[in-house]
Amino acid sequence: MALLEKVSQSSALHPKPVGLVLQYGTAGFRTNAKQLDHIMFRMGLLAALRSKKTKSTIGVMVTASHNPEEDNGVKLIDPMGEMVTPAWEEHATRLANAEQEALVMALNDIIEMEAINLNQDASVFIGKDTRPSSETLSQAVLDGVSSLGGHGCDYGLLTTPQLHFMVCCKNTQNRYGNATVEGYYKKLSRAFIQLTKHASNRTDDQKHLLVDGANGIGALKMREMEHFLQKELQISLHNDGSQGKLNFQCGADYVKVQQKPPEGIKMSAGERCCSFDGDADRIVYYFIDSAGRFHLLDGDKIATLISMYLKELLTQAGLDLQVAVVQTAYANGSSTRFLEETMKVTVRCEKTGVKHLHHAAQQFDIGVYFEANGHGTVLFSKAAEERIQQLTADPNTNDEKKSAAVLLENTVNLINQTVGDAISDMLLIEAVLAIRGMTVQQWDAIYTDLPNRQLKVKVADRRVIETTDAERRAVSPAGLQEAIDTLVKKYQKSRAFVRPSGTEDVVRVYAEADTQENADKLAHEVSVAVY
Ligand code: 16G
Ligand code: ZN
Repeated sequence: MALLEKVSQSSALHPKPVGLVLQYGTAGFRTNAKQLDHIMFRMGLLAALRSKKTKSTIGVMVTASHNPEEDNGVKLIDPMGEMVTPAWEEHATRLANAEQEALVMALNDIIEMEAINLNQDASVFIGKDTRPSSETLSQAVLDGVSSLGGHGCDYGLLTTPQLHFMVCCKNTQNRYGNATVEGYYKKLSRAFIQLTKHASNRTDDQKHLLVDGANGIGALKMREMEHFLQKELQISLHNDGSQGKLNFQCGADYVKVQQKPPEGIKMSAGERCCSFDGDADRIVYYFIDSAGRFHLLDGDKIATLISMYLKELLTQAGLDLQVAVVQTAYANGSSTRFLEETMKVTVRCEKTGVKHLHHAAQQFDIGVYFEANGHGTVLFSKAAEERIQQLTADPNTNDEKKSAAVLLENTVNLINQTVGDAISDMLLIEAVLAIRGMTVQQWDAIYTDLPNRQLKVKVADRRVIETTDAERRAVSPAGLQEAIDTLVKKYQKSRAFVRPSGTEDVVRVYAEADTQENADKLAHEVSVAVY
C-alpha cells in the first residue's frame, strides 16, 4: 500500500481539472497541451503497470502528430512495438477520467483486474516530438512511471516510429536491431545501400529528393541520418523547423487534404518531393508536371508501388507467398480496382486507424497496409521471412532466384514492421524507384486517381453517427445513408461516406466522382445532409 500512497502524493502535483473527460482515441489522447499534464502522469502510471504485467519494456510517445503546435497527445506502445492492446485503451480512459480522490481506487481496479504483481520491475521508454509543451509533459510521464517504482528511460526527441522500433528491439534482445537511435539509422541505411547497389548508373538527379519535414521531428532526424546514407540519397530538406511553425501550411496531412504543395518548398517541374507529418509516421509524395499541374502520390499509390515490386520479386524468386493490401474507406476507388482487377491481389478494407490495418495485415504472408493519408508499412509473417532467408542461404538456389531473394531480404530489413514510418517508407520507395529505373511520373501513371474531396462538418454530437462495413455505410441517424445513396446516384463513378472523427470533434465527409467539380459538389451535398 505504501506504493499507492506515494502515487496519491505525487498525483497531487499533476491535478486533474475537475469534470474534464478525455477519451483514449484512435491514436491515444490528443487535445490542447494545457489540458494534458494529469493525463501524462497517469499514462506514466499505466505504462508502468503494463510493463509489470507483460514483464517487458513499454513505450510512451508524447506527440500530437499532424495536429496544430498548441495541441499535444500521448500514445502507448506494447512490447512488440505495436499499438497498445484495446483492453488497455479502456483502462487508459478510465484512469484518465478518475477525479483526483478516486485515482488510487481506479488504479487498484486495474491492478486487480489484470492481476498485476506490484513488486515486478517496470521499464518504460519515453520519446517526444518537437512541440514546446512536450518537454514538461514527458517529465510528467516520468513522474508517473517512477511513482510506481518503475524505471523510465527518456530518449528525448524521437520520431514515433523510432520509439516503436526501439521498444521492439529491446524486447527481442536486439534481434530486430539495436535499441538505440543509432541502431535504427544503421539497420535502415545498411539495407538501403544494399538495395540501391542493384540499381546501376543512378545519376545525381535520380538520387535527389525534396523533403518537407513539416517543421517537426522528422526533419531533425533526417539531418541526423543523412550521413549514414553515404550520398546514395541526396536530400534537400525544407520546413526543417528553423523558421516555420510545426505542421503549419506544410506536412503530409496538409498536402493530402489540401491537394496542393506545402509552403516553403520550391519545386521544379518533374522533381520528386515528399512530405512527412509532425511525428514522421506518415508520408506522401508529389510533383508538378510541365504544365504546372500538381500530382499527389498518396498512401494508395505507395501501397500499389510496393506490392507490385514485392509480387515481381516473389515471382522471380519462385516463392508462392500471398501478398495482400489492406486499405480504408478513404482508398481511392481507382486504386482498389487496379489492385484487384489488374494486379489480382487480395484487398481488405478496414476501419480507419493503424491498429485496425496492422491487425488485418498480420493475417497474410505479406500484408501491405496503407491509409490514403500515407500511414502504412509492410508486415512479413515469420514463415515468409524464414522462406526468404532459406532461399538466400541455400547453395542450390540459381542466380536469378538468389538475386531476388537477396533483394527481398534487404527489403525486409529496410521496413519498420512495428508501425508506419515516413523515413523507412521513403527509403523503400526511393529504393524501389531506383531498382526498377522508374520516374515519379511513371509511378503516377500506374493508374489515375478518381477526383475526390474531403470535408469536415461540425455537429452538436458526432457520436450520433454510427457506421458499419469498415465505415463505408452509416447505420444512424435514420435516413442518412439513404440520403447519401440518393446523392451518390446523381454522379458518375461516384462514392461517398461519412464517419465521426476519432481525433477531433467533427464528422468527416469523403466523396469521389468522375470530375473534380462533381466530387466537390457531392462532398458538399453530403455535408449538408449530415448537418
Ligand atoms: C490517427 C491515426 C491515423 C488515422 C487518423 C484518423 C494512428 C497512429 N493514427 O492519426 O491512422 O488516419 O487518426 O483521424 O492510428 P480521424 O479519425 O480524425 O479522421
Ligand atoms: Zn503522425
